Amino acid sequence: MLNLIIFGPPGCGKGTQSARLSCRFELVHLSTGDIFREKVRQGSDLGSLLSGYMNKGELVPDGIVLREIYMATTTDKEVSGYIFDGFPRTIMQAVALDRIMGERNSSLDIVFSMKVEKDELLARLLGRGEDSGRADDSSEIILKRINVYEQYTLPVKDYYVKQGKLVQISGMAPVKVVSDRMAAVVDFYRKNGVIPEVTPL
Ligand code: B4P
Repeated sequence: MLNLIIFGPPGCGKGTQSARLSCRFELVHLSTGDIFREKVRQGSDLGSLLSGYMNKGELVPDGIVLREIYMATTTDKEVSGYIFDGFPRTIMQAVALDRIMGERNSSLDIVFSMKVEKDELLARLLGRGEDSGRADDSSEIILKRINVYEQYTLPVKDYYVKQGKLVQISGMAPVKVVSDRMAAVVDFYRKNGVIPEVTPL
């Protein structure tokens, strides 16, 4: 199995890159944001609970997130690996993911940490908001999401630095350039069993 995490602030390109890498390496793309938006679209009680958090730019509680991830990773037994997109977002989620992977006799391989300047994040998400109408892509909520990211999610980066799994990638380049750089890291890892020391930024 090959298990990747795409980590970074809102608007850095997590969803965009996860979709491309999942096709390239035939991995299951698990986006907690997409899972939650689908629940909202279905109009269930859980959906209205979730939209309350998401529309305010707040994190969905760990218990709900972990239940969805647990269900998603246990239903499909024959997979060649996962790309986790937008998950984990708290230390508790990161610890739980290690446990879930362990139960599957598997582990995480590479955590791509994407960096994009704040002005660019705002511009991208405001642009997306105009096209998609996503309620959380308004300037006030985007700034809230960035603050929540800095307070609760950024510490997760250190968790993976300590595990020697973190690879920093600039998300400022064009989409294809970013995915080619990530793919080169994955190819090196598959060939050599280690993360390259000098990584493309
Ligand atoms: P997400 O769905 O994860 O939303 P996101 O952080 O905005 O990332 P997304 O993947 O959509 O955007 P991307 O950067 O690819 O989360 C939404 C909400 O769900 C959260 O606020 C939270 O409430 C909740 N949630 C989700 N997971 C959770 C968890 N684990 N725990 C608790 N709560 C959770 O792309 C943004 C834009 O940039 C796009 O328009 C794209 O086209 C553009 N773009 C991408 N790459 C580009 C590039 N290289 N150059 C130019 N533009 C680019």
